[in-house]
Amino acid sequence: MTSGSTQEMPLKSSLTENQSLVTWVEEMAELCKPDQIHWIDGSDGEWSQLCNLLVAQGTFTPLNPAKHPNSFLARSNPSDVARVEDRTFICSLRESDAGATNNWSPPEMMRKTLTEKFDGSMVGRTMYVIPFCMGPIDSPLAMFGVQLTDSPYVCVNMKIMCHMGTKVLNAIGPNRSFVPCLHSVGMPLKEGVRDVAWPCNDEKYIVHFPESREVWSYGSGYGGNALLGKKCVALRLATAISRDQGWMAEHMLIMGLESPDGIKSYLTAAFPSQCGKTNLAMLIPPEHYTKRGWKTTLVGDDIAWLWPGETGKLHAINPETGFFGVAPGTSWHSNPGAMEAMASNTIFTNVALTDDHSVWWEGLSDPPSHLIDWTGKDWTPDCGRPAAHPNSRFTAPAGQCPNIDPAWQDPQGVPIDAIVFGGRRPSTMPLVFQAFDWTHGVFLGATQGSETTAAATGAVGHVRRDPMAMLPFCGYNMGDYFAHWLNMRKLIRQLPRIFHVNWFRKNESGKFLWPGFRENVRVLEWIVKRCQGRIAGHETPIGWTPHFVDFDTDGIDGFDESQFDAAMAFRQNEWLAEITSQNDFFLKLYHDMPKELLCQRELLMARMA
Ligand code: OXD
Ligand code: MN
Repeated sequence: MTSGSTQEMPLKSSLTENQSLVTWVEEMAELCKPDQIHWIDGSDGEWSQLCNLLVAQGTFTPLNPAKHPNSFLARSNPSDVARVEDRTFICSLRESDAGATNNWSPPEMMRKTLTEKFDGSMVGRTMYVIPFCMGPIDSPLAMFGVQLTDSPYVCVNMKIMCHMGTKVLNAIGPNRSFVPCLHSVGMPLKEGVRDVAWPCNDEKYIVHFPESREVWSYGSGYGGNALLGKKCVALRLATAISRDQGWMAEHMLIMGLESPDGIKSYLTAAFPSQCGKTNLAMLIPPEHYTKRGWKTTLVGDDIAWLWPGETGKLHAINPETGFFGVAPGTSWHSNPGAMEAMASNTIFTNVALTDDHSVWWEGLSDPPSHLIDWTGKDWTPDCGRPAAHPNSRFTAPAGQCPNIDPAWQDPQGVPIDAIVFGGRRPSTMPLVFQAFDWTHGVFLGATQGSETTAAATGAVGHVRRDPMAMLPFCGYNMGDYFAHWLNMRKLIRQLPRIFHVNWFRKNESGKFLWPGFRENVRVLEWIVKRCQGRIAGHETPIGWTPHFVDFDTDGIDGFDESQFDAAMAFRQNEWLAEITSQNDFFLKLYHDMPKELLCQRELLMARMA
């Protein structure tokens, strides 16, 4: 196989004088035994060459250029469709540093296992060297990495998702350190082995060494398993690094809200999966609301790095430059910003193909009468199978989002006024409430979660706790992570206010109390006004909720004061059940849980008594 590129070269490189980089690439090439090495330059020409190669290999289908210029569809192996949490490891030196919520294996043992796996893993393939940078290259938080991979699919996705190529290699220069990330799909093309459209291996390892700051990923070519800058570096390793350096790496969107008088506020938000995080990040207010002059902007849809900035506030950058968004459910109604962002230069993975070579997924529109589904089979609406995989994705450049914030690549980040937590909660949680202070807010984030089974009346169903939406992404002990959040209070002069939202509360007949989607901007308006001290809140034992007069409901059909009261209600019986339902979570983390959070729980009970 050849990459057809001008950058192929023998194992030695003259592209960089960074001796530790050259030595590492040489050592890894010796281990993985690729046929050749290709140093990625990140140019558009190289992207096209690699896309052509992927088409020739059957991995990519080009889409109709009239509908989706410069865009492709990839279909993965059906066994390689999502992150693999049970195969994800934090190999810290001490087991207690990985904590109760992570898989741990002794680092030396894991290194031995991985060395055996990677030995010869790239035979018959090209090893691509991807210099990458998470965050704007000149940001104080910019983090440099180099990913070695045998997947051209990874290379073209990485070009969308982060700064990469020659400009990053130059910025690394002769001396700068970088995070070494080794990746192989784990299917060497030994004698007699024929390549397939989506090579991967049934055995997968996604391994992080937090002390030596390395990632080794084997066996998967999909998403966060393979685009190592994203979850592996920008979250799992970055959490460990940020704890040591006094900043925060969070699984949060970043967005701006500008009021009619031109005041701009920024907020970050963390939600468990399936709570509409992408829709909120890219929210464009509905027409009837925009008329009043409020505007939204997008800085990031998935990850925020936050540090105490010169303004005294927390400042945030988005370490990524693209979206790796879930396709199903995305439509012109739910998320016009995402639809525009993916109009061109986009890679779709595991969605369905229409007869005119466009893309389709559940929730996009009425189903067409015929499609090729994500497995490559004919599909009709009555066939009983989904056309797109539920975790199918679009990889699109963030800069193509129509409301991208002018400061989204500002190296100094944007100053944050509010942090929002939330979950999918049919009962108990009001549409919005504000924490009394930072410590109470940390408690709200630590106990957030989504209800996974329906509740009996007056009770709380099973809540899957997902603290700060970081359960699969915290690269160290979750109890220490909470302690780090609590400590950050001392470093930030102007603390953001903390809120909890719930778009999913239902009435007794199971109907959602709040229209959600783009109307959620009204909740953001209340949040921003609270941060600016413009309005008072209604004090309840759980925090401050809005007064009806301060909450804009103009133009929402049928949302009157009684509906508002139901959406905002604090109900004592539900909260007693909520506190009981937190028991398992507190028990699991009992030995590591900071005392302040245990105390918050007691204070909550006392306020309710
Ligand atoms: C993602 C995730 O893909 O959080 O962003 O799983
Ligand atoms: Mn995510």
